[in-house]
Amino acid sequence: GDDGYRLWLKYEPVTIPAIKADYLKYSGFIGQSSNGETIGSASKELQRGMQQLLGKSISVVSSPGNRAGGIVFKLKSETADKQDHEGYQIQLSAGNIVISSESENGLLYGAFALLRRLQMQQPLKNLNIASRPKVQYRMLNHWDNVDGTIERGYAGSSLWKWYELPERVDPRYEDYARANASLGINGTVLNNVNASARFMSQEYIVKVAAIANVMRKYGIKTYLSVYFAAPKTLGGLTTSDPLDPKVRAWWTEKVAQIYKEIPDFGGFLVKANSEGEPGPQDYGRTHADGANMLAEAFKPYDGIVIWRAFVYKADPNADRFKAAYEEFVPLDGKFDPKVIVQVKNGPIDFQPREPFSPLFGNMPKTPLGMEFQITQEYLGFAAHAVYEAPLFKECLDSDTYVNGQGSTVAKVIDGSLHGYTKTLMAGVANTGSDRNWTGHPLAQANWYAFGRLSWDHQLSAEQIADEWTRLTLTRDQKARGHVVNMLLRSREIYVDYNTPLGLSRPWMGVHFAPEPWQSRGSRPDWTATYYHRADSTGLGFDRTTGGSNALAQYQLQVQKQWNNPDKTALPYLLWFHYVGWDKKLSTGKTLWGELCTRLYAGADSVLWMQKQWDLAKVNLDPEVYTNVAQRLKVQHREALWWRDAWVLYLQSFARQPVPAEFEAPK
Ligand code: GCW
Repeated sequence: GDDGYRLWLKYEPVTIPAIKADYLKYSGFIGQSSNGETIGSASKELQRGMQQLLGKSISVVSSPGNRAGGIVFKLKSETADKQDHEGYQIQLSAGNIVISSESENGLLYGAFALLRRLQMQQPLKNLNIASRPKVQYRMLNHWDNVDGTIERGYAGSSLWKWYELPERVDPRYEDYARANASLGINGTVLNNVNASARFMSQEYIVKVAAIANVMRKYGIKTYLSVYFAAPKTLGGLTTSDPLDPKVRAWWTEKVAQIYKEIPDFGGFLVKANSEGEPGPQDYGRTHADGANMLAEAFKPYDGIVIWRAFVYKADPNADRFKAAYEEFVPLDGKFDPKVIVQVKNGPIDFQPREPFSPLFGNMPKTPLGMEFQITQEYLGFAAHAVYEAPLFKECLDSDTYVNGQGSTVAKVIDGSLHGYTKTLMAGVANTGSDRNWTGHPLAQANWYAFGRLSWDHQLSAEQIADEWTRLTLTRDQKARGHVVNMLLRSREIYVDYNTPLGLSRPWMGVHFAPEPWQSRGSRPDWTATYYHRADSTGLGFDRTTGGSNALAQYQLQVQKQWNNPDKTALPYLLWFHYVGWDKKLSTGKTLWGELCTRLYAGADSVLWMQKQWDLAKVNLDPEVYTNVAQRLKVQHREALWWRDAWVLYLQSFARQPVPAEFEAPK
């Protein structure tokens, strides 16, 4: 095997003779009548794909004329509808497969869509596909540092080899770009939001430019995270106050310097006044003041400013859940049109299950982008198999009720609810230098799912899982069924043994081990009980009017859904309610009994996952089979560890025995 290097772009030979014969009818030539870099990549990808799928090399012709029997690219003239711009159509016409679009990016996406179809050995009869992205900025965020480490990265070190750049350009950058383009991803932020000012130096700008030259060929714009205090630390100014003219001039020059090297530079991503990072509030200014200053520097260019809303105070009496809303909602309408505010899913921090952020729906005048975390910071690193599409979908499909029923989070971020002129979905990347890119082979599915959903949030988690499994693991229908089944249930299983019933956990150090009893101590809100509020009578965070009243940040209909502990759906129960240990839940069990049931069932279900994987074994690449089978063993060991840690720890508050049907931890 290739150890997973080729991801979902394996292009394994077509095995069904009738299908192969059908495909061969269109293998005469590739018609590429215009000459851009990106359309060139599209042709190259088709050549590569057809060569591997059909064993036939195909030449690219610049003037196909009336020839039939090939694949023809057709660049159409632009219409006013911006959303059409990157869309594509694929049709059979005059004996050719015609891929048409208003842009080169669209042609590239069309080529990948066609190849996806061919890889899945689907018939070409009545081929007629039209697709366009629902979101305009579809991006990966890398939390990669200058020294090659990755914050919350579990697949080796950074892909970006800063010490070799700009002279040496690792060929892997191109494979990275191909993989992203195949999903429709059109932007990448290369460095960590906990940003080093070094990226603003000329030395690094030219390194970044060398990567941007590769990305450009695949329709991907390159962005950088910025350190807000760079005017001081790098520029030698006495302040980084966003209203100071010298500071503004510094950023304007800096942005101009970047565009000299990278003419299609994408823009900046900013984490400010968050977890100790500097920001405009250091000077008594607002997030809007900071963002607008940067936006001004981008005025002459296409670039944008993406400002993160991940903020919370070190206050033991505050509810971190409410912080982003409190700081950002009053600023609605105050941001420059070049700014997008990027909101994390969810209100606390990428937990295995959180309610949607109450910012969605409450900033109608400010484009809000979605920030998902693909890398498995809280989902078992590279040891646990957790397919994330159900998690992403759960958030996107949540109803904010802001303009009545059906006002989903998806409609906020695709712009349709408030008429946003800019729309964005970002995913914190799970890629690294590991041969298979993501460490856990099944984590590739999360990169894939994020990309597909950033293009079309209406795709279902199941459809994406099936597609990915076909392209990556096996074409066999039965084996696929087992794998897809396992993927689809994996997130719920993880939640069950990790944070059942809306339980929130504190996180120490590397955010991995189950240490609910530990406190980090460096901040008053980073303590053991701050998040889950366990004591001798009960467990859970009261966010109703009797408690922090975070629920008031949502629409009435949402409040109704969650403000009564008897009616709150169990997965969200402890997010909103402090519940007595002996309280009877809708399942007929007490809180304590139900917690035990979920923790035990969750851990046991990892054995079920192992079984599903084994049932697919004969149809899997032996290396990939073994890799995953071994990781599933680790996962089971650690699931037991989570289960036992929670049971023993919570038992010290609940003072009840483990129900007889379960074996008590030793
Ligand atoms: O949850 C925290 C992570 C940090 C991360 C931060 C953020 C990049 O543990 O590693 O910093 O979120 O999103 O800014």
